[in-house]
Amino acid sequence: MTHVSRTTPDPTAITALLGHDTMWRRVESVESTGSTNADLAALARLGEPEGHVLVAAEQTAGRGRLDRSWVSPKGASLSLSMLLRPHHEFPRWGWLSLLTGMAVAAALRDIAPDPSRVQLKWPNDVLIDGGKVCGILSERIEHPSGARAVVGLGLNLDLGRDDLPVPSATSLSLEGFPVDREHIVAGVLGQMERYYSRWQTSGSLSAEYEAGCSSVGSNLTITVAPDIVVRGRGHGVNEFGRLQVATATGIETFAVGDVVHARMHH
Ligand code: BT5
Repeated sequence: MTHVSRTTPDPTAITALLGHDTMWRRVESVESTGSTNADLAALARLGEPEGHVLVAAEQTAGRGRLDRSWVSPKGASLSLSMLLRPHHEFPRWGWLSLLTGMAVAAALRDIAPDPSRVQLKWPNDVLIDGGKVCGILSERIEHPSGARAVVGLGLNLDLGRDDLPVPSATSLSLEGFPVDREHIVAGVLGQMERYYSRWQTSGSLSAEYEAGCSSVGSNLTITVAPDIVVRGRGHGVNEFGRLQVATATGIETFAVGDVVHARMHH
């Protein structure tokens, strides 16, 4: 048996919190791995069904979008990946990152001292007072029996000010949020099941996403390539989860990009 440290979430406690009536058939927890998304992708390639969850207390090769890296230091972060099998056509899979953000935000609002401090930034960030506390990465894995999605999220739990990988990051403990690992994992998974099943049924969660996303209604820039930066005002998200931006020349729609919100003055 492998040694399980205090900071490794206890899968038995998580399963107990989730109860019997859950889509999460299997919750595994490890102290350390390269990337929980890579691990679940390997299982997805073997045809593993929907509902498998892998949690890690540390990643040594955490991945962001576009070959960027995600810093998941030992004992201070949570890495969680979920294996899904959406029945929507591929263009709608853009929603996976968005609805995962909605689920994380809902779970954080449940434990927040002040729920209004939790916001979404399109497409894949959960913010507390503008600082990035969670990043999400969704990947498609082909299989003859039907493509799978591996959706991973990295949550900064109790990183101190000096541990933050970038100035734009923050952590739950720095923001005064309680850090109970099992409760957080069960809360995220419970909310994820709600949002995912609603999306599987309806195909779009635009109105609710727009209400919780600070990119909508903000002045922003979106970088789509190093030399392509578009300026405008967040207008909404469409049925494919793409961001609509009102620019000087009309509404433009983006499937990918890095958004920076203009500084807000209080
Ligand atoms: C993301 O990419 O935000 C997606 C992160 C997904 C991580 C999860 S953890 C479980 C699963 N397994 C994996 O291997 N990955 C997923 P992106 O939007 O490209 O943001 C990456 C950028 O965020 C980096 O280039 C840094 O600037 C910054 N960053 C890195 N680590 C961070 C952290 N811990 N907190 C905040 N920002 C971070």
